[in-house]
Formats: sequence, C-alpha cells, structure tokens
Amino acid sequence: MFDLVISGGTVATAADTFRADIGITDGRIAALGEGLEGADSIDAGGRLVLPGGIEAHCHIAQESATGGMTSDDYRSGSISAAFGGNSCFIPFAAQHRGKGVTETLDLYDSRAMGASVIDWSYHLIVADPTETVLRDELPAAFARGITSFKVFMTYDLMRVDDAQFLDILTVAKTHGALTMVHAENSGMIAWMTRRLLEAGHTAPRYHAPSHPALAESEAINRAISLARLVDAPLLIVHVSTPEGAGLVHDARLAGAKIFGETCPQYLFLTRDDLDRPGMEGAKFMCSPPLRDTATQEALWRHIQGGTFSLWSSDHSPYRFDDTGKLAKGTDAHFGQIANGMPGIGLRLPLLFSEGVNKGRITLQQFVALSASNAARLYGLPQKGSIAIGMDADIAIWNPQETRTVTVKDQHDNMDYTPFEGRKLTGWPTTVLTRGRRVVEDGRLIATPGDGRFVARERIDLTGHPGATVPELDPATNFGVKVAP
Ligand code: DUC
Ligand code: ZN
Ligand code: ZN
Repeated sequence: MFDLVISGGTVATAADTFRADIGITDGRIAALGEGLEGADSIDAGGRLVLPGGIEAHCHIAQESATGGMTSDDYRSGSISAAFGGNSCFIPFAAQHRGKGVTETLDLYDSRAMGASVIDWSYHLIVADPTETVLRDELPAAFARGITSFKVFMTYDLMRVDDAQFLDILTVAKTHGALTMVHAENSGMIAWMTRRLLEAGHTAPRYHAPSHPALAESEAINRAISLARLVDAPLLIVHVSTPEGAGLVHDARLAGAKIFGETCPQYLFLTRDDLDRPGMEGAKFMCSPPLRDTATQEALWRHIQGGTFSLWSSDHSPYRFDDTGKLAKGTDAHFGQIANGMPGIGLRLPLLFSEGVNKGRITLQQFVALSASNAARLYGLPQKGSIAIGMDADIAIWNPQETRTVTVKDQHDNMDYTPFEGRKLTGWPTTVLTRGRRVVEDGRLIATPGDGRFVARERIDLTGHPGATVPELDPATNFGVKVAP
C-alpha cells in the first residue's frame, strides 16, 4: 500500500513512453506497475504523466545593478511555475559589486524560505570576483549546494573581463561547478546605442539594432575559446541567433564541454513585436533581443538536432508601469528600459503545443528539454525522470486541451504576457513536488513554504571529454602547471 498512486496514465521519460501506475511513498517513486493501490490516488486516465518541469533560468525577487526589482517573488514566481508544469525551479542569486557571495546567498535564502510552493535552488551571478570570492566564497557556495555560477560579458555594473572570466571558469572546474554566461559584446552594444541615440532613435524598437547578432556571436566565440583554454564546462544561456547556435554546435562536435540554452521568445516572437505604438514595444524588450522569422526556423532546427540542452523561460518580469518598464517615464529611451519579459508559466505549454503536437519534436525530446537535461547538468540526480527511487516530481498533462493564452490566466505578478492571444493545445493539469500536490485540476493546493531548498551536486560531464590545450599541458609547455 503506497501513500499515493497515480493510476491509468501514459508515462513518458526522456527515453520511453509506457502505460503504468506510479506508487509513491515518502515523496519518492516506490513502484511502477499495474493495479497499484494507495491510501490516496489520482486518476490519470487519458493523461500524460511526465517528470515535473525544472525551470532553470528565471529571475525571481532579483534586483538589477541599477536597483530595479523583478515583480515576482518566490511565492508568485513558484506558483506561476507550478501552473506551467514545473515541480522545481532555479532562479538567480545576484552578487552585486562590493557585496560578498555568502551575504548574497543569505539574502536570497531569506527571500525564498517560507515562500516557495515548489523546490528550488539558485544559480549564483558573480559580478565581483575578488580574491576572497575566488579563494573562499565560491568554494563555500559550492559546499552549500550552489553548483552553477553565471557571469556577464556585458552590462557595465555586472560584466567581468576575460581574465576574470578565466579565473571563475577555473574555480568552477576545480569544484565541479558549471559556469553559465550571458554572451554579448559590450563595446558593440555601447557603440550602437550611442549612435542610435545621437541620431534621435529612442523608441523601444531600436533596442533590436542596438544589440546586433554579431555582438552575440563574437561573445559566444570568445566565451567558448576561454572555456576551451582551461578545459572547463560552459553553458551559453539564452542563445538567440543561428550563428551563436552554430558555434555551440561546432564546439560540441569538437568534444568541448559546451552546452547551449534557448528560450521561447526567440522562437515565438520577432523584432516586429518591438515596433508597436508608444511604449508598447517595451513589453517585448529582452536581452539578447528578439530577431526574425529566419532565426526562428534555424533555432527550431537546432532544437531538433540537439544543439540545445536547455529550454528555459528567462522569466524576467517587469510590469508595464512605473515599478517596471516605465520606471524612467513614458518618454525614456530604449537604453533606460528594464530588459526582460515574463513567461515562466508558458515555457512548457508553448513547447508542447508547437513542438510535440505540431510534430516538430518527440515527446522524449520534450521531456529532456523540460526536465531531464536540467537535472543532469545542474546536479539534481534525484529529479528530472520517472524511475524508482527518484523524487515524485510529476506533471500530469492533458495533451488535447486547447486554451487561448491571456494575462488573466497567468499566476505571476504581471500585467501583461507577450504571448497574449496565442492558442495552445496541451496543458498541465496537476503538478506534484515530492509526491505532494502543488496544483490539482487547475487549483492551487500547496501553501507557500511547502517547497524546499535543494542542495545540488557537481555537474555530470559524462560523455564530454574535453581536451587540454598544448600551452596548459606540462608535457608540451616545458613542464609548467598553469591550471588544475
Ligand atoms: N539576461 C538574462 O539572463 N535575463 C534578462 C536580461 C539579461 O540580460
Ligand atoms: Zn542574460
Ligand atoms: Zn535571464
């Protein structure tokens, strides 16, 4: 007799699809079988039973270097994630210059504890890699279960230079952490922005030309080269161009420990969405910016071909009011408007509807992109699949249900969705975290605080051999040991 049995559903993992009941005891999957009985039960007849999603790129209760705060906290952010089919999420904890890493993580603990309805961890943004941070605080963060560090190559108050980037890659590699990078060329963006503003082009639509595709591909190429120099793993987040995706693909083919992520906005929206009257275009401002329809097609092919390990929302919610997009007034120029758009609740429905239901990707690819790959890359071995012994993190989907997206149905703290009016087929109906109902048949069941912090393990680099460059190999550099 199990605590809970999910019966009659079609179970899918990143490898298989099969009919089975799932027996859950003490929050874990205890059995897969037929005719299982439990003290409690969920009828999943006619439904798909999938690993709960892991949203691995979202900005929750995060202030920017210039002081703006994202509109979702751990309560609203986690609820919205759960309604979108997620059992776990990994927002960022952002170190700002002059602040320590430990105090940053303590601050985010105070924001998340008692608030989240699903399990969570953080990626640490490193903006100030002092000697103390590199020597003591990053190892301490790793020991605390924070096993991924993000760096920026752009934004004056956040970016690290190439040597600092190498230092962070090296510390991360030593401990088994994964470095993530926002790869855009800072100088190109600053130069384009200045030129556009000098010519009087201030509207939100000029955000797109201010961030050229070449700014992304140059920075991705440099980031990959830096990672290859020290043979460290690196994840390029929010890849938005075919050129950038091609660089990730080529580096993977060469055996480098390079991983790529893309996001729904680059496949479902274009820069034409920025070209709306008044400030409306500000709703579609994110960085890297939206591109064009040829880019959308190319990124679909990279998803189909396996270039991308991760599909993340990059949920960066700034309301269309003076707390967010309009904080600098209604005549602010594009460079003064907060970057980012919401989407934590729609990441998976968009991919299911337009990917699985339209025949672009298999259900197995969907599961890999929604949960399994993030679990392996980010050190969550107990999550991301349906197998005996794993956390009972489960999302039950109705693959036939059709809904039209509207802001009123989102559970975030936002006043718009960039995907308004889109008709999607296939929606999650019930979501469990560790065997506990978070959402059931469209109703919130969990209470804030039910989610737990998950200490993560080191990145699994199986199958990614990498290579030592001759200049760092004592056999070919006159015997010098330069890096671990
Ligand atoms: N980078 C992100 O990852 N998200 C929002 C904006 C940004 O620059
Ligand atoms: Zn970024
Ligand atoms: Zn982001």
